[in-house]
Amino acid sequence: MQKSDVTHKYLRPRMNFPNVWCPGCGIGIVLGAFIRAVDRLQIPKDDIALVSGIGCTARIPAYVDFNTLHTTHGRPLAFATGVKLSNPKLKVVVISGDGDLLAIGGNHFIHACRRNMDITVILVNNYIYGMTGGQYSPATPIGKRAATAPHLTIEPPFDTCDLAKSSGASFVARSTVYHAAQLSTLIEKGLQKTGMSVVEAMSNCETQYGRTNREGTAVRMIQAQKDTAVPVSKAKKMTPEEMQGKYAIGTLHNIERPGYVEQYQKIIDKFNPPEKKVETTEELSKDQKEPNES
Ligand SMILES: Cc1ncc(C[n+]2csc(CCOP(=O)(O)OP(=O)(O)O)c2C)c(N)n1
Ligand code: SF4
Repeated sequence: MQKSDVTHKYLRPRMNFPNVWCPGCGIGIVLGAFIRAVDRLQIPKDDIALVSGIGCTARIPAYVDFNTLHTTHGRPLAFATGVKLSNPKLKVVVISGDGDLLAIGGNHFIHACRRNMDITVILVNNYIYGMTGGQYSPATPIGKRAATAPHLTIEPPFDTCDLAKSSGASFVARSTVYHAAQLSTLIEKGLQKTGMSVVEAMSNCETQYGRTNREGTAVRMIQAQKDTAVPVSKAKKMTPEEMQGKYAIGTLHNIERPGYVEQYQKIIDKFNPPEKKVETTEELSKDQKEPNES
């Protein structure tokens, strides 16, 4: 990577290489899209808390110089909620895989959306559990081969964006690693939104999904996204039959609605009005200092 590349500013110097990702994996492209969004918004590194669960995607926080939290499988939104409520000034971002956020973490996902928690979620959907050997996830399409589906999957997948929207998220968008510039713009929009924003990043896992399903090389898989992704304006005019096997990309949902953080702050202010705030421990101990102390 060129030193002049903006991403260089955000990588932890001794954690860059080698990284854990397979050659051609889309996760690096999602990381680049996220970093460029942060850079365009000029958000100071210390103002961001990046939280992940477990998985190949969830390794992202290890490489970047923000406040980072690599948590347990499926639990990043629970940790992120705690971080946000304890320090609402932080821009809290969750980045994790489809298995982590929709399977074991599905409960946390729907409830964070329902609360309209002020968190940006970047859900990297590669249709599979990459890290653990290719088990199918709640996002794997029907009729695909996986380590846990040798006779092909028979379960219908979640549509992440429909799930986020119907659960209450106020901003929902989707793009792909092929459309990296658009993906970055949508992450930027998500970061600017107050309330829960969910950006689904359609990615590729050649190692655990592509090979098993004979989808070709990583490059071929990324190129295929050009045909499966349909701009939302065009998708709205297509029939469900025409959209079969495809998905809409762009901003899919964007509304204003009260979020948990601001409602919770109102309760705090009710019992501890800003003009009558009780002194913090720090202020109290300052007042109690001996006069000759500096
Ligand atoms: C409680 C628990 N169950 C299972 C695992 C094993 N595990 C680790 S990562 C993972 C799946 C990750 O898949 P996904 O979130 O889709 O991420 P990807 O690796 O594809 O980026 C599983 C099942 C674990 N670490 N903890
Ligand atoms: S196993 Fe799949 S998701 Fe994990 S790094 Fe390799 S290509 Fe990426």
